[in-house]
Amino acid sequence: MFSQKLIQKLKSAKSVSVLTGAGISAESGVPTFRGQEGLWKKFKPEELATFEAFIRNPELVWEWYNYRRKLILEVQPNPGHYALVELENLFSNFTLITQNVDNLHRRAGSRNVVELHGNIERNYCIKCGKRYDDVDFAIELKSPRCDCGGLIRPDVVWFGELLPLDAWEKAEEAASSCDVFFSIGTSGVVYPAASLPQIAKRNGAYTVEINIERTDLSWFMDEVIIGKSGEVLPELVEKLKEAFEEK
Ligand code: BJW
Ligand code: ZN
Repeated sequence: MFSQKLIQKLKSAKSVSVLTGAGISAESGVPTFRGQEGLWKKFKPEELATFEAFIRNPELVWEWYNYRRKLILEVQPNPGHYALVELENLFSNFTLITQNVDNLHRRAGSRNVVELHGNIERNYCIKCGKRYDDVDFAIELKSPRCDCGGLIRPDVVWFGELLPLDAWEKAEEAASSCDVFFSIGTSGVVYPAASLPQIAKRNGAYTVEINIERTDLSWFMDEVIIGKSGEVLPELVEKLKEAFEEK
C-alpha cells in the first residue's frame, strides 16, 4: 500500500505536516459535509453556515450546531486520530492542521493542532466578544444571548469569513516548510484550506493524499492512497516504526 519512496521520504524527513478534513472523523460516526452521506445532503450550507443565515434565523442555526455538538460529545476518536498522535511522536517537527471543528484530534492526544475553522465547543458574543467556552453552556439553549444583549455564536468559520489569522499563518508556514505533507479525508474544495497542499508541493514537499476516493487535489499529489484513514494510518505508523528500527 505504501511506496518505498514514501517510507524513505519519511525516514529522512525533518518536518511533517498534515491537513485533515471531515473524512478522518467519519469512522467515529461524525457525518462529512459532502458526498452521499454528507450533512449537506440534508441541510443547505447557505442557510446554515453563513453569518447572514445566523442573523436571519439564529434559532435554526443554533439548533443545527446543538445537534452536532451532542453528536460529537457522544463519539470517540478513531484509530486514524490515534495514529496521528503516534506519528507526531515520531517527528520533532510535526504540525496537524485541521479543518474540523469537532475537537477529536485534541481528545485523541494530538498536541500541535492548528484549527483552521474554529471549534464547535467554543462560543462568543457577536457584540462584545465575551467568550462562552463551556460546552454544557451551549447544549440545551435555543439561541442564547450575552449579558450585553448580543447574540452568542459558535466559534467556527462560516463562508465569507476570514480564517483566524494566527492559525492561517501557522498553517501556511507548516505547509511551506515541511518535507512531507499529508492531505487526509478532505474533498479539497473549500479555500483557503485547499490551497495548503499546493503550497507544500510548490515548496518542495512530498505530497500524499489519503481518502476513500480521488478528490480535486489528487491530480498533483505525489502519491494517492485510496482507503479509510482509520485503516491506512495505523498501518503506515506500523510500517514506519519498523523502518525506523532498521536504521
Ligand atoms: C474519507 C473517509 C474515511 C470519507 N477516510 N477519507 C470560489 C472559488 C474559490 C473560493 C471561493 C469561491 N467562492 C467563495 C469562495 C470562498 C469560500 C470557498 O472556498 N468556497 C468554495 C466552497 C467554493 N471560502 C470561504 O468563504 C472561507 N473564507 C474565505 O475565503 O475568506 C476570504 C473571504 C472573505 C470574504 C469574502 C470572500 C472570501 C471560509 C470557509 C469556511 C468553511 N466553513 C465550513 C463550516 C465550518 C463550521 C462547521 O463545521 O459548521 O468548514 S464549510 C465545511 O467545509 C467545513 C469544513 O471544514 C470544510 C471542508 O470540508 P471537508 O473537511 O473537506 O469535508 P467534505 O465533506 O467536503 O469531504 C470529506 C472527505 O472525506 C471526502 O473527500 C470523502 O471522500 C472523505 N472521506 N470518509 C478517508 N473514512
Ligand atoms: Zn456580549
